[in-house]
Amino acid sequence: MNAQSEAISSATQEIRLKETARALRRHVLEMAEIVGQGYVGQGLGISDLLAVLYFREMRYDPKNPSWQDRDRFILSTGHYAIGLYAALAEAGIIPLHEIGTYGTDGSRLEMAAPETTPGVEITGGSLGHGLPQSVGMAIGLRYQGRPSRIFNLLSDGECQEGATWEAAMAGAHYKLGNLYAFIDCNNQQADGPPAAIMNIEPLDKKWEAFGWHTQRIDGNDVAAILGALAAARKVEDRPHAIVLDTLMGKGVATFEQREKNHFIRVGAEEWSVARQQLEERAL
Ligand SMILES: Cc1ncc(C[n+]2csc(CCOP(=O)(O)OP(=O)(O)O)c2C)c(N)n1
Repeated sequence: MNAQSEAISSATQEIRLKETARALRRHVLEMAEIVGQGYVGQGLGISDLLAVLYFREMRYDPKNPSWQDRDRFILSTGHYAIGLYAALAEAGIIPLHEIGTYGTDGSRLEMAAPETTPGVEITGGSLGHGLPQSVGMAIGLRYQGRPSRIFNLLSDGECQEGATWEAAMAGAHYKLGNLYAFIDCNNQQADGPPAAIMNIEPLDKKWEAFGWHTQRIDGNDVAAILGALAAARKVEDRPHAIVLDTLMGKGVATFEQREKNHFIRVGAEEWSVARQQLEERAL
């Protein structure tokens, strides 16, 4: 492939991934409307990362979610489940029609993701446990000689928890090049911005100081996510921290503009506006 056709194919890939991210956001809105409330802002905010991971980066078999050599996506923040379900449904790991059961009695798609749901690796929800579990899995997979990588999504709020930093220390000590931590810096936690609750910045310098190969990017920019992953793949002797600055509610103007987005209640009349705003947003 010459330089020109390579540039065209990477531009095409980016557009496809942006379209996929929009499809994930559509699923998020569909699920959220069923219950009328929830962690909608997080699902929308993280759709770009999930599109890149599930439709470009990760190795998995939708027909065999337990395939031993799969890459594993570990959701520390169990309450972001709505975003993960959107990706699992679009990827064919759970049936697309199942998202219509979200949050209802008996559904496998609970508001916080349980490990009994196909494609969900751990029961998240008790914050601060995802990175320690990811470190253990990364060590175990390496011992087994598997090519699998661990992609852990954690939140800015989880960077206030001691267990996260113990795991960060262990990840560097064991030189876990097969471990990736994405830190979703949406600048909100339940009671306000982290800077007002307990400051976590400068986050990239902290991960770097803990011995991780660290990058900080716009987490809603598909090209930046692809670039960060390409750079990370070249470093094999250190775990990778990719700090993502994201916008809660990304893609839906009225949600983006809400001052508090951690858990939102949405009036019945607002959903059609939200859907329209999502479709109108330029890729
Ligand atoms: C150990 C633990 N403490 C408290 C909670 C309750 N809780 C659920 S979501 C949340 C907000 C955390 O903020 P962050 O993790 O940054 O998530 P975001 O605001 O992006 O949703 C809290 C405190 C929890 N789930 N686990």
